[in-house]
Amino acid sequence: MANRALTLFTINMSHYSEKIRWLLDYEEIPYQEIALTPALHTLPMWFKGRRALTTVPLLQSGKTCIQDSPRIVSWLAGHHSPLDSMPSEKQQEILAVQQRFDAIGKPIARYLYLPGFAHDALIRTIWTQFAKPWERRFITLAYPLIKPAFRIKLRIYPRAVTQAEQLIDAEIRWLEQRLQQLEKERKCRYLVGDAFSFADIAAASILAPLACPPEHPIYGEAEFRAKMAGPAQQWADSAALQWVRDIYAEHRGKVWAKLPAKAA
Ligand SMILES: N[C@@H](CCC(=O)N[C@@H](CS)C(=O)NCC(=O)O)C(=O)O
Repeated sequence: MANRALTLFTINMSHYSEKIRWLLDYEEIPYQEIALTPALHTLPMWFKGRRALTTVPLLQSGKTCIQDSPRIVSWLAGHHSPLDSMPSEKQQEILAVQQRFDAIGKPIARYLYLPGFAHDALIRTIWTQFAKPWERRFITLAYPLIKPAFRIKLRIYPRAVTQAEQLIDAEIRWLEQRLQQLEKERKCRYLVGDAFSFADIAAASILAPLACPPEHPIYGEAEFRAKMAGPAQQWADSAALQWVRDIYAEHRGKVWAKLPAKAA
């Protein structure tokens, strides 16, 4: 179906945003990405989304705004069909994989920010990568207030982080078992069917901040790996996170072939 120009609103470090960006890139659906500065993203996302949510990603097509990554995926499947990465006979199975990895998206963010918040300079550098000069000044001044607010919103407390770790660990074990099963059946290392699909994109993108694939311009940076993903070392050599790095190497292509624009 022919479509209007698409705009994808993201935050640079957001793995849910990376899932949609990868899907659009893979399907060669043209879009313009607008990278928002954390904290300053809240009002525009609240107003555009009209769902009492402040989250990215949000996809805009003309006056239509779709917020929440699974809703964006369903919208794309309806308006840009057929999607090569979502064969209709496998759609349910693929979306079930998305659902299980989406469920650990926030726990992963919580898990990374606990060590990350010990490195304010790094966090500020990442947050302001696409900031305009006034946004950068705002973040520098307001950071001492934004940080505790963010800590409360994402529940970055040791106890919640321990629970997050257990949830992440369970999914990593699930993925390892799935890979073992595929190996036993001598099948390709794709999560659904015999070909690369959106199921692989959904799992690999959500786990990417833990796996730190070098192809990703933020998660692949040595400083991110050392300071934020350091505790994820416990899984670094797992078959699951190695699979994420392999999938990125084989199927991701260039992240940000065209750099995102700054917000208007
Ligand atoms: N269920 C949402 C979750 C998205 C989400 O949690 N996004 C984070 C970034 S990874 C975010 O926007 N956080 C800032 C906020 O909640 O205002 C989706 O799948 O899009």
